[in-house]
Amino acid sequence: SDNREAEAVRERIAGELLAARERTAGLTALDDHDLTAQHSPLMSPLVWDLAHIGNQEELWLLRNIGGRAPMRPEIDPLYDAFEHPRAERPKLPLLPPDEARAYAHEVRGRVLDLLAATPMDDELPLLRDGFAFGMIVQHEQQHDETMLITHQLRKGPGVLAAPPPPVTATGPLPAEVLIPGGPFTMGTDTEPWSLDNERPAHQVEVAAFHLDTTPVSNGAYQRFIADGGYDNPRWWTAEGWAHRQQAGLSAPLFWSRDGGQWLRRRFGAVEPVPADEPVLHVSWYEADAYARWAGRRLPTEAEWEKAARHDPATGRSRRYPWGDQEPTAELANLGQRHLRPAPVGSYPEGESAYGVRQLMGDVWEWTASDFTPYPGFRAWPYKEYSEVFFGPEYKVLRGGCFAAAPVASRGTFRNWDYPIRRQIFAGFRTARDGEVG
Ligand code: AVJ
Ligand code: FE
Repeated sequence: SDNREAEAVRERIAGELLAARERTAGLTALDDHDLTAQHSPLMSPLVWDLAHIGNQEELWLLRNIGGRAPMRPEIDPLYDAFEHPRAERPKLPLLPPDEARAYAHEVRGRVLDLLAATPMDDELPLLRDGFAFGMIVQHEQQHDETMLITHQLRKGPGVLAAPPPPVTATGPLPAEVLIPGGPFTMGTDTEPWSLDNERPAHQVEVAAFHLDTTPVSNGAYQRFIADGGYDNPRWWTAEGWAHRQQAGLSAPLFWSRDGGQWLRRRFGAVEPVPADEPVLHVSWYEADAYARWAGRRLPTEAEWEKAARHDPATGRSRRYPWGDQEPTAELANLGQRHLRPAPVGSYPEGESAYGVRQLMGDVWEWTASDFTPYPGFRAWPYKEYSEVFFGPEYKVLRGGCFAAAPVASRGTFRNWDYPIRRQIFAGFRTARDGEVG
C-alpha cells in the first residue's frame, strides 16, 4: 500500500541521515583549534562545514518543507556559500565548535520529528520519493567528502584510520575496451534522488571508441614524468602549459622526491607512491597532457556514461556499471570505508557490461567535457546547485571516489570543478577514437 511505501522511504531516509551524521561526527572529532583553523586557503575551516550542513538542513527541511520559523536567522549569511569565499571564512564570526555541534544536533532532532509526520506521497514535488530529504543527505555527504579533502591538506599526524581496500584485482586485463558506436540513453527521468543536472534522460549518439579498462596508474603516470612530460609544451594545451609554468607543477599534488623514489603524503603519513594504484590529485590540465603524451585523449562525458551504463544486450542504461543494484563493498570502493583507492583492476564484480573496471568509486575521473545542461534541463529546486556553474570554466568529473558516499554516487551523477583543481580525489582514464568504417 501507499502507506507501506511511504514508511519504507522514511526508513531509508532515517538510515541515510544517521549514516551521514556519523561520518560528519568522525570528521569533526578534533579539538577546537583544529576545527577553527585554516588548514588551507582552498578550504573552509571544518567548523564552517559543520554548521553549514545544519543550516542547509534547516533551510530546506524545517523551513521550506515544515514551514517552521528560522531558528537563528542571524547566522544564515555566514553559512551561505555564495556570500563569502572559502579563504575568508576563518575570519567570520562563526559559531564556535560546541555551538555549531549543538545547532546541527538541534536541527536534526526536529528533522526526525518532521520526517515521522511527513507523507512521502505528498502533492509537493519536493517530497516525491522523499527527494528533499535525499537532497539534504547527499549535501551532507558531499560536505563530508569536502572535509576529508581538508584532512588531506591538513599538516601534522593524521587523525583518521581505515583498513585498506580488499585485494580483488584480477589480471592481466586488456589495456582497453572497444565501445561500439550507436545511441544510448544518457541522464535519467526515473532515479528518485537524482539532482537537476542529471535530468532529463535523452538519447545521445556516440561514435565507436576505445576506453582504458582501468584508471591510469601511478606507475604509468611516473613514466610520463620520467619522459619529461612536465617539461614538454607539446603535450599541453596553451592554457594548461601557462598554468603548469605559473604554478610550477612537476608531479601530482602531495608527491615529493626522495633520491630515486617518489613519496606521497596521505592523511598525515608519508609513504612510497604505490605503482599499481590509480593516480590521484592531478588537475584536468595534467590529465589532458598525460593523455596526449600517451597518444590518446580524455573521454567525453557521454563516452564515459555509455561505457558505464549502456547494456548492449538490452539496449537500456543501467543505474550503475554492474546493473541496477545499490553499491556494496564487493562492487565498488565508496563511502570512506577505505581511505585510498584500490589497485587498478580491482572490483571485478563491479565492472560494466563492456568489461570496464572501477568506473564507480576509487577516484573521480576527469572527462574532456565542460559542465553544460542537458537538453530540456530545468533548475530544481534551486539555481545555485547546478545552473550557476554551467559553462566552459568547469570540467565534468564522473564516477565517485573512495571518499564519496554511495547515496551521492550513481551512473548519472555529475561532479564538476575548475581544470586547475588538484586537492580533490581525482584521477582519470584515457580513450581513443574507434576505427572508422
Ligand atoms: C557538486 C561537489 C561541486 O561541493 O561545490 C555542496 C556540492 N553544493 N554544497 C560542491 C555542493 C552545495 C558541490 N559539488
Ligand atoms: Fe553546501
